[in-house]
Amino acid sequence: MNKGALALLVHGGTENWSPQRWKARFDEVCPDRSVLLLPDASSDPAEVHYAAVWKPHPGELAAFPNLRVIFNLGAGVDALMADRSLPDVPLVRVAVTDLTARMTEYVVLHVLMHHRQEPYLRESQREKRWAPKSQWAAGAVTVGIMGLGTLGADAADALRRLGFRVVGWSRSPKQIEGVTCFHGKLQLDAFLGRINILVCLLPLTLNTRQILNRGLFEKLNRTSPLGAPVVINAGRGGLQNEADILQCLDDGTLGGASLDVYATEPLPVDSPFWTHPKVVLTPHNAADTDPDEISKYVAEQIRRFEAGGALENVVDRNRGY
Ligand code: NDP
Ligand code: OXD
Repeated sequence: MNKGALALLVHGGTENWSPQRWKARFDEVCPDRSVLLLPDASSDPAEVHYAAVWKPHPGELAAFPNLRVIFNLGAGVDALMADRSLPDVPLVRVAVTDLTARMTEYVVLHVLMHHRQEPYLRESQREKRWAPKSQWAAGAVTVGIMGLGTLGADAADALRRLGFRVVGWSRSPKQIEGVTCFHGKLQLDAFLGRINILVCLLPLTLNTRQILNRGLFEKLNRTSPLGAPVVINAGRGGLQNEADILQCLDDGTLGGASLDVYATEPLPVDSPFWTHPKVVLTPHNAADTDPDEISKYVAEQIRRFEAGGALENVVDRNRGY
């Protein structure tokens, strides 16, 4: 039987998104199927049944008349949802232990960095200054997680086990052991009023765009030993109002920020974030999608789908995530 081809459209532009690396992995896990690295002038679009993609150009997927499933090679599908010509076939996103563990590492690292006053201590080291400030316990700090999905729920659990007070916010009600959960717009202010370190792990949708703005930052709690609250965003750049973040850092509304994602990526060289003393910056690598893990995840989903089973982690297009 002629198996439909798998088309790979990978436009990440960084080492992790090397198209050849992804192609080599998919060739290994799909030995009986042709894996087409697009654009490939010699391929017939009608042969393509599956597409595995990262940031495909709008319109690219509409070229395949016999497409059955789109696999997004990351967790966030905002780039795909913005494509008005996206074929009406199931869209599967990544939700796997490997990616979740990587994100939890990032969140724990950055919460601890602010909690343990690392920016101050590194500055002291550079200046050869022996000037310890008193250090409070984790239990004196409330961490708030926006987004209690695959990633947020795991990070919340890890932080709770480190002794932080943890609160979370989602669209629908949740119950997570040891985490005080809030949901919906009506409970947003009550959630914010408790938080000393805010971690954003929301998807970017019409409802969450620029949710991290001055109005929200002003509602955070300022009574912990940290003083001014801190924001950590590893969701998407479109979730944040960047001018507001800079102004709030400068006027003391915020005490610090860890940012992994930006409105424009790569972050332009003239962005003030690069040199801001209160910003800890990473280049959208909080949680990389691992080609070994994810090619296997996609191949297994195709195998199950072709055997008549259900696909996992299918995006709800009405919700946008
Ligand atoms: P999930 O879909 O599992 O979880 C999303 C969470 O956000 C859910 O709890 C959902 O609520 C909540 N949510 C969505 N919309 C709203 C809203 N309007 N109000 C309140 N809560 C809302 O996603 P993941 O946890 O897997 O991933 C989250 C995001 O992290 C991705 O979309 C992606 O953008 C980003 N990401 C970033 C990476 C990086 O390297 N920087 C790597 C991987 C992901 P409910 O549970 O009620 O549906
Ligand atoms: C993702 C990402 O969404 O890496 O998986 O940003």
